[in-house]
Amino acid sequence: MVKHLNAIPTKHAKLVKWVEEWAELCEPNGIYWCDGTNTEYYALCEEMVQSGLATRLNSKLRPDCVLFRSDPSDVARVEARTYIASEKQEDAGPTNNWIAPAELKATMRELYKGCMHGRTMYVIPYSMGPVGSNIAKIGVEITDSAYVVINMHVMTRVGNKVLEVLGDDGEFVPCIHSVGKPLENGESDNGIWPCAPMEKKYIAQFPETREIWSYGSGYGGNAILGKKCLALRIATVQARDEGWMAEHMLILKLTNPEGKVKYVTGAFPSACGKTNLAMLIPTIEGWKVETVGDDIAWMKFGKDGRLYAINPENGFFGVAPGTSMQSNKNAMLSCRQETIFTNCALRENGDIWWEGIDIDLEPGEKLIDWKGNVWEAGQVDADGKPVKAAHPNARFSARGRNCPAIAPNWEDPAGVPIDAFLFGGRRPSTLPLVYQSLSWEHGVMIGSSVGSEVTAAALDVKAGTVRRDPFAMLPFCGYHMADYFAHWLEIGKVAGAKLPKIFCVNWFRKTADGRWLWPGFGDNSRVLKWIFERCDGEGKAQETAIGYMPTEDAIDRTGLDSVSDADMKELLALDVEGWKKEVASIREHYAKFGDKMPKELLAQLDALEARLAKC
Ligand code: SAT
Ligand code: MN
Repeated sequence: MVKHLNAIPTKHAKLVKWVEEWAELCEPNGIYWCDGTNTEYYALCEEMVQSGLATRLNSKLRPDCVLFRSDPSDVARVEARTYIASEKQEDAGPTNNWIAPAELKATMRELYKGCMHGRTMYVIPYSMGPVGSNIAKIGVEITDSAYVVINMHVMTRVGNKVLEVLGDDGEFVPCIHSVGKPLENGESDNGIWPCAPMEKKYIAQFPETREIWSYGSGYGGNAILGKKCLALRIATVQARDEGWMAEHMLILKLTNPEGKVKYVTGAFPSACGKTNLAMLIPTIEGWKVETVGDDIAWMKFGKDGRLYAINPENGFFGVAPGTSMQSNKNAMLSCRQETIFTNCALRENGDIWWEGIDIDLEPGEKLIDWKGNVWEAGQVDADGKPVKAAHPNARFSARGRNCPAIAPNWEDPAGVPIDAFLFGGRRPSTLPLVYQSLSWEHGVMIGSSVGSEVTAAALDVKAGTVRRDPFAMLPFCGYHMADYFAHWLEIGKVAGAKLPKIFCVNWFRKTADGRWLWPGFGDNSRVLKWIFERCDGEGKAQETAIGYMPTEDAIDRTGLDSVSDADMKELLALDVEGWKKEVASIREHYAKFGDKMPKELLAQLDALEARLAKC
């Protein structure tokens, strides 16, 4: 029997048995039950600082902040090693990796055998969503990484309050995590956490039994299992079965100068400024944006037929590079204190630094880069390529409560009633700045065909190709994507539903010679204003083949000199030829889902094509 290092804080027999069985397999030194207190958080930070795994930052410049560096191979989610292990492959669908659950469990059990030698096994009871909210769900993560424990403290709600809600026999999602077997020569002594080689990493979701097994990575969504694994992959399956929605969406609160409030959620593929939009500072007089969440929304119908959303998370796991006081002041202030930094660079003064932080270094200043090497501005590698001080996917894990823009009611267990859904991607051409769907079904078609244009440099594809990322859920849907489309259509048929209006936005339009047509950032509030008005049945619009578009004078440009009348015309023009190509491209995208593709969406696409033919 593996010993418990502290008192077992629960009488939940099934939970205790499950923990002890995994301890038998993983063979840690002992089992420690996390209580979620600050004392625990800081003790673990201190332990990791002492062992050399973490660096404490300057307590004046970054109070209560620590910096971690990962193995250079363990820097992001690993989609190629992520599995939806449903009983039938068909249920995982064409967009997910699949291995039969029995086979995958046998493989992984071998890996877990003795994998925690010399380590503590932490048990983390956590709630996704305000503790006790009827929209929230409970998970319990077992991990051998103290870095994961402190990240779970920031990103979820951890501890005894959760066990109280769970009671003696409540339902929880069991989540197993290990960074992988210790190396032959013992634990890492070079200040990075251990991990397994790529071919031994597995991020596995078992949708039927609602389990998560993760092995071999200590990074982000691979290891902080409440986030993408539970709150999206497992939750999408629960939501389908229980009639609610688990979405990869930000949630923002929009208040007009008269004090009237609307709540908006939005799904965007990565690198489209989702966190920036969630924390936007409006450039129009009297308008206010407050943050409810920046990544995930869980929504259930209220008695009034409206969809109420909670943010299942407790913090922000934000991409650091590119974040500055200029691009996202609220994010910068959120990570001023009590923040965990990963793979950022370290300054001589004990502060962090990254590309695009907009803070000048001292002349000749030497940093420690994310690999632990000395770094200087202008440094190039053997091939003459610039060396980055921070990894491009370097992160800050910041507490929601430290965000100056956090909405006072962001933790309301009842959630907030949603007025509008936004979908968007990076589309330099064709898609206008904003348009509104003609109906729910038409809006579902828009969501199902979300995409971003990729550059030839980024991926092994032709420049100008659109990478489709339906509902920004491609790596996060726990079942067949076409069945998920069908679930969206089902939501539209719920009796008495008062559904949000659906909009498509595109901040990324360029002219033919490559100039940005729209300034983005705070000026996106101008588009939010039109959306707000449309939700009230106001806002000037015209019905076009693709949906309701703002008239050329409908978007408030007060004080915005950089967008001329001609630019506005271009931003809101209907590019019929471009749209005909778009229809063909969506048709190809839909073909990948075969027979499961809902007929209603194909009919929506046909109808769009027919409308365009008449233009
Ligand atoms: O690593 S996470 O999955 O948490 C963040 C992301 O890649 O979107
Ligand atoms: Mn995300």
